[in-house]
Amino acid sequence: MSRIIVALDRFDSIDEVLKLVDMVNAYVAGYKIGLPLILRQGVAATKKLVERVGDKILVVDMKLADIGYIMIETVRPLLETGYRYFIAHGFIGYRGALEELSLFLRENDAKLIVVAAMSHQGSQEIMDKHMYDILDIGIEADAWGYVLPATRPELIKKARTYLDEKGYEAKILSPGIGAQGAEPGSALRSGADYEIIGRMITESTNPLEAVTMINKRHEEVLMEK
Ligand code: BMP
Repeated sequence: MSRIIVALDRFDSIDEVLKLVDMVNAYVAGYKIGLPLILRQGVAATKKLVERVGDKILVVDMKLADIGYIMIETVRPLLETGYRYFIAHGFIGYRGALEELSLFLRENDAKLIVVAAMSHQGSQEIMDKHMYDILDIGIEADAWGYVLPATRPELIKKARTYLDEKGYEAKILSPGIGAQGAEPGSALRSGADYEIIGRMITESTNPLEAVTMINKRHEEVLMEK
């Protein structure tokens, strides 16, 4: 089973996206789409992606950070399009925000992924300092998973230890591999379940080769564990 979630960010058409998906689909765990793709192609066009990927994990990353009502109305059209995994920020808190979103997602057989810390340096200014609080908010909100940065693997380790100690089972998805500097496999080694990888694959002259190389590295790292 692959541990790669491909970030599909910068594409000129949905057909270009589908071309990549057709090439790598058998060798990845899933995909993540976000505002760049949704705003450029429109929600309706992305239905083709839902129809194409089969049972792969398909994550919608709008980094939701609003009152519950607005987050629900934001995810609703994407739920109707067939998406089932949604990323929201954790720093917004539970009451009136993640509480309502979490309930709505559960009622619709969908999953919540909470951003606990980010891969860019500015995350250290505020978010990293509150990582444990955000993890707790995610537990309260019944998060299926967390986003934690491959660029600071010590945070992945700390988060994994903390969640284990609390007996809370959650997936850890880590961006920051490749274009942002972290090595493929480094987040898995620190306790992540998936590595979210964009440009290293999507901007490669040979995406299939890139995926194959990363999967091989992942297998080596998981064998070491
Ligand atoms: P790339 O591998 O091309 O750097 O893309 C990383 C992807 O992960 C982007 O879609 C970005 O939105 C996302 N991401 C990130 O880079 N850092 C975070 O902390 C959280 C993210 O979702």
